[in-house]
Amino acid sequence: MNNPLKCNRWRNSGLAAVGISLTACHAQTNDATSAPPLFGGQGATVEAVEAVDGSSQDPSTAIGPCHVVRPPGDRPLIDDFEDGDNQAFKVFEREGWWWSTSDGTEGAKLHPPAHAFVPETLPEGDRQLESTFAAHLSAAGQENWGAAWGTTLRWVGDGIRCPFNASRFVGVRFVAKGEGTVTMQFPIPATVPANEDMGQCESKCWDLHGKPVMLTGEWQEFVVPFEKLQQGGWGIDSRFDTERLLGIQFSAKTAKQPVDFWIDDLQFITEEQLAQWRAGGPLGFAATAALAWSTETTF
Ligand SMILES: [Ca+2]
Repeated sequence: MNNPLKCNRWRNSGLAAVGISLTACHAQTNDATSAPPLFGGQGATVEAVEAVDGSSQDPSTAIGPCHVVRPPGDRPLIDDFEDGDNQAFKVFEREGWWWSTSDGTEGAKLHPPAHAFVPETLPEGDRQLESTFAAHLSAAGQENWGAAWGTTLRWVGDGIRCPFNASRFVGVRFVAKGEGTVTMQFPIPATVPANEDMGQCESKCWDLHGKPVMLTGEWQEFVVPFEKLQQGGWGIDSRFDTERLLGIQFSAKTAKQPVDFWIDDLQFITEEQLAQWRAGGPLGFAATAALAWSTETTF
């Protein structure tokens, strides 16, 4: 179901100093059978801002004022986990909260536990000058649909929350290492049930747009272009809408467990960065514009 990744391997001086090599990989195919029902709001802390989900309204107007596309976000960093909390990197008019969830199989393992998402200190050999924390995610033993971890993404302003407009970007990149295969998924209102926050789907929901990510025991840089996202094909057929993202998540369905992996430096990428990637050049940590990486770690 998954072809091998096309990988570009390199080593930079800063990473070599701590014995880390990175492999840049393009996921080549989509995992067409990944179809866990997922729940994008777990772990979210709701503040005193009105959530515009319109759940009691007619579906045609269910998103209320959010039918107006909100201004696009322009800050690439989604999270580097260095603040050690369960909130995505804080930027103006954008909000996100990390969560974990699973199908609740008795005796199964989920880390971090549901409603208790927290970044973890990297193993000593994996730490770098500007990176001490990452997300450490693992699951084993779920017997229904599996487990998932992710962050919500919302535009926040004018006293309301709406789906996040990521249309200035063409994909995401992150670094990861671990064991197993997970599917990176991007919920949008069209695929999220109407009874969930900001969802509009009425039937055959949760067939999210996604792409499989095959992990290895080495840190790798992964780039996932939005144009390569695919649905599983079993649910509602929906065009991916970069103007209405509800979040980003990684899922591990039952057949793929156990999984145990780390992710870090998750960020949106521009068209220019994607072109750079496709030309064979790693984006590297230097592409994380919101981070003050020293020149020693610039690729
Ligand atoms: Ca980090």
